[in-house]
Amino acid sequence: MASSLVAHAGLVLLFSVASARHQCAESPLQGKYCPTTCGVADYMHRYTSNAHDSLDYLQKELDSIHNLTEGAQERVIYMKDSIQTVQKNTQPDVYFQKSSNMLDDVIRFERTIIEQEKQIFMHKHFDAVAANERRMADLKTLSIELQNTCSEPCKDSVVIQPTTGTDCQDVANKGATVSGIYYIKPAQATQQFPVYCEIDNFRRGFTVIQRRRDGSVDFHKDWIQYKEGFGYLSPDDSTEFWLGNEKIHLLSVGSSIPMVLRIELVDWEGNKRYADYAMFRVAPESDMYRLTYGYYFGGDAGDAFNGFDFGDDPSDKFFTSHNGMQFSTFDKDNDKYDGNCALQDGSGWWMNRCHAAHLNGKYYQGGRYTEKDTGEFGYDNGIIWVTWHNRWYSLKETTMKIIPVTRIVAGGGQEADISTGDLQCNLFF
Ligand SMILES: [Ca+2]
Repeated sequence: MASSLVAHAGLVLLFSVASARHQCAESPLQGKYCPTTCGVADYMHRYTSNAHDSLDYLQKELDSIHNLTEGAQERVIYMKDSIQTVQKNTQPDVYFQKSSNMLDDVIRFERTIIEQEKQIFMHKHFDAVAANERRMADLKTLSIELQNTCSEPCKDSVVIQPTTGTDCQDVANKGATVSGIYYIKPAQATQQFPVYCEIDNFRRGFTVIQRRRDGSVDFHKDWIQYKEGFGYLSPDDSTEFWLGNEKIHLLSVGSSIPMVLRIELVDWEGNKRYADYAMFRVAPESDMYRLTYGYYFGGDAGDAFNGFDFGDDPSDKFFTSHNGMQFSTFDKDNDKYDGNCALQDGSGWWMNRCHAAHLNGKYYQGGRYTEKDTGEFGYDNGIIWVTWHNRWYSLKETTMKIIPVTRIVAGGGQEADISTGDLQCNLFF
């Protein structure tokens, strides 16, 4: 540092000498701010004396710092020597030695433990390898058994009918004459799916969307299950199911021809009734599979979808109607009630506050039930159609099925048979 400052001072001196020998004139082009060598020399000359004073001061400061540094170095050397002397002269402390020994013991034990852990790990590892090998052998055996089984001819007894269409009426129109399981693909569906088609003697093809018959399937399901469908399809119509809200939606909007929902009911005495609803539609999931229909199209079971005056409150009928209601499940409450109808009644349904018709209700053997039978909530939760049997009577069998309105005779036609004459044959085209 000091030497560079001295060199710099020398350079300043050189400039000052140069300035003494040259008379500098201002450039007419650059004026008094000309950055010529002469101008710089004049500047340096003007401030040389001050610079010299500053340099002298700095030099003194540097000398002082240098002296201090030397002193510090000497002190460091002295301290190192002192430490070595102290170390040489210090006798080992007894307790320190003991601690040291203990520390050595700890380290030794630690090494032993690590070694033992390694051995344990190796044992376990070998056991795991042996177990895996056994499992692999078992899997190979199973795989061979499966291969043998799969190479045998298929013994599945469920018959899927070969005809396909947009719905069961389309299937019937294409010549299908027997009821059973068919693959269909409604206009807006992305893929085909199986349904039970009920095809009668008039070549009417009903697509069945719900079936209750013996209580073998629990209808207490959540939103996703009602959306996707649950239960079992069978070629002989012997099982219970909910086809699924998404498929029901697709079926209800798939055709330009309005659909009719036919509801068929059987009580525990073997009596049968039905109800038809024209222009049946189920909205998409974005509208919570809302139920709408145009009007009660006929039947002998009564119009329970229109609500019922139970006599509890003047608003009973209004708050138990179903047209325009969104679908609710216990985990998705879209009803018109402060509480949760689907949770209380253990089903998925187009709940209002709450219902006059309730075909996905709890299955009660024998039909008649009371508040005490309902469990936690005490509300009527059976399979109900109140315009036929009261709410404490749970029906034995139900069917919900849809068909294009053009295939239904106005005012009924459930008992119609092809053998009854040409008139009816002409009505079904
Ligand atoms: Ca609610």
